[in-house]
Amino acid sequence: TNWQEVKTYSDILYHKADGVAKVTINRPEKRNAFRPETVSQMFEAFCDAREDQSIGVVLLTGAGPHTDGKYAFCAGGDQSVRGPMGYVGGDGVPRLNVLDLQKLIRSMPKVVIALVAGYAIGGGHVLQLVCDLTIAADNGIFGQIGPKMGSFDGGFGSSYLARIVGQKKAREIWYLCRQYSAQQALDMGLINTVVPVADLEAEGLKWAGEIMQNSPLAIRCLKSGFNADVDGQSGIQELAGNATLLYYMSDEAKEFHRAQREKRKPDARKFPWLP
Ligand code: 2NE
Repeated sequence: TNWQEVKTYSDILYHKADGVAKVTINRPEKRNAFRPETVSQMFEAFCDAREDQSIGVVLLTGAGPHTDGKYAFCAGGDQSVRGPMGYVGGDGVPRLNVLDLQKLIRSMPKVVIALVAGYAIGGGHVLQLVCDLTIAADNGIFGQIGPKMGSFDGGFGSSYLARIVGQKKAREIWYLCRQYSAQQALDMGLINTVVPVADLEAEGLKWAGEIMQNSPLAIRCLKSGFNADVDGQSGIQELAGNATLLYYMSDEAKEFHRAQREKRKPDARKFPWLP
């Protein structure tokens, strides 16, 4: 793949090729744990991918393996910068800005695919969870850890998890904080497929290529439809925004808009009241 670097960052890598963007968390020495700067750089990259009309799919992954040979997708929030009020960045301000990133991944009208090699733990596990699809390497390890180390994610991290794997399994995952293999994650419906680690990116690109052959508006409406069931009023807002978009594109909306601009009555009788 002819990856082009979009911008150089300290904590992530950001590339694009053939309608696909790739965001790579690049802190392998910390098992790709995120600090506030990591998250704001990811947020910027995802915003860019959202705005870029040529991009239909975003791959989210972690750099690796580390020099010790171990892989990680993301080990969650960087505990070395966690203060009494949140994760503290270079500006000294405590934040939990990964929540904004979770919402962006869920609401952006592009398909986000997590490519998980090695650990997806804690807030890193929640990141793979909120992606539309997850492809795991056979060395993938999935789990929550908060109740063992003084944290939890009662938002998407628990309620959306329960939507995906069911209430009993979600409670097991959080209450016991076990680690699950890629095969176990597949068996519980937490992820979409498992491939050898050497094939992870190629498999992601294959899925992205298939998606890119399909209708952008259909997939946009489907994503907001899937979200609407779970996301309450903000889910309905996304779905309704797409109805407005499609309406703007109709001859009917164009006639009503033109009539207002031309200070005349719209020709309403031209348009059917469909059954
Ligand atoms: C991920 C895991 C299980 C891997 O274990 P192992 O044995 O393969 O690696 P090791 O030796 O623990 O880690 C390697 C280096 O990465 C650092 C470690 O401190 C270590 O550094 P050195 O000692 O070599 O200098 N590292 C790993 N994870 C880190 C982290 N999260 N923050 C800072 N440094 C980290 C094992 O490393 C592990 O259990 N990691 C901790 C996982 C964790 O506690 N994550 C935070 C959960 S809370 C959260 O993410 C969250 C939330 O609950 C709510 C909202 C938002 C976020």
